[in-house]
Amino acid sequence: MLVTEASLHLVRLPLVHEFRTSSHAKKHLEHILVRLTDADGAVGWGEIASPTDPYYSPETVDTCWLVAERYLLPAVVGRSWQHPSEVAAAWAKVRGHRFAKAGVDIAAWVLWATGRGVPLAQALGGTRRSVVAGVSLGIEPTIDALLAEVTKQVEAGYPRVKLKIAPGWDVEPVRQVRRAFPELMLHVDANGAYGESDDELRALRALDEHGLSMIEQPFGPRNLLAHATLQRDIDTPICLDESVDSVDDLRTALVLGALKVLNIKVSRMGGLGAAVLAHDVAGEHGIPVWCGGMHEFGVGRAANVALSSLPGFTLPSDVSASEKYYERDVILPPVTAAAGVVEVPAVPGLGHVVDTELIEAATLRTTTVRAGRLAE
Ligand code: OSB
Ligand code: MG
Repeated sequence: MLVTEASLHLVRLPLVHEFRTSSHAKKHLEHILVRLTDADGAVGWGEIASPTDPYYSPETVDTCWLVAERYLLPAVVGRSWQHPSEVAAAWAKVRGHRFAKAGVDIAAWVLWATGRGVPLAQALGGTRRSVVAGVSLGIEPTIDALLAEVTKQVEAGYPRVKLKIAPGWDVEPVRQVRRAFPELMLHVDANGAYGESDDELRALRALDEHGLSMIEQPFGPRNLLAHATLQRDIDTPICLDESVDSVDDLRTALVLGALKVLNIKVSRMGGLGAAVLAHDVAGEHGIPVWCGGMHEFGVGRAANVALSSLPGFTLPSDVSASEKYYERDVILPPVTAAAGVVEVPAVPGLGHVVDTELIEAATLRTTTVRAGRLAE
């Protein structure tokens, strides 16, 4: 495979419903779509799903643009390769910048799967024909508004709901949602918002009595010790998200006893190859995994569905339908869920047509690299 041209497209889509986490609120999202074209004219699309601001990870849309344009695309264009892992190896000396890498890596996998005539899921080693989706609900202005959102998603058939929490918005909303939905598979995600003060630890421990399937990332990304200490005190499994950027982090966290569940995000791990490896290592240690999301547009969402078809993804993944987030998505058909189940496409490549017309209309900025140099 020889990539002769690569381009970046900064695309802005409005969100159907404002999303608020412990750190920020969003009404629209801007992601960078990546297009790789090979010598035969075949095209693979990927998505850099970095948030605009550095509140989830140190990366931003601007850092992703810079690193992709200056380092990643020039490492790919003009290089021939047999397998997508060679593409990732081509930029191995670039430290960090995993969201940027993931977007280019996805495009390489899609191009490769397309060329071999196999669905992306199969190229990754996926075995499921459908995957179970959960939804992630942001922090709402009131508990009543949260209950209304949970009701809407449960009625839509989603079997698992995750609630964003933060100090001051934790025990009471969880108690009320649990009271209204005693059987629902429910979990919470703090995005690292908790410190180790007595009050904050008390709130986290108080969540233990509500039958949550997990507490995701209560403490900061580097604070593995606090996660390990809390896990020894509570029965609810702790799930790590931001703490695990690599398989090395995962191995350390396992030795410390800092997790019982792993959220695997393609973006956070730096691509599909790294995500598959994390799945394999977690499996060797008996750790169930699920695929987390970054509110991906359709390209990244389809990659998440493909990854979620691997056998170790035994918990519902954040691969809810496009319509939960976007009125019109960048792929046709969009990702759809019926009673919380998403079918894994059985057609070669991404499994969806990329809506280039919409992409063009919604593009704020674009750049193209040809033959290893910046082109116009
Ligand atoms: O921690 O899972 C997270 C979105 C932005 C930043 C962090 C997170 C999220 C989500 C997205 O929860 C869920 C989804 O894409 O469905
Ligand atoms: Mg999370």
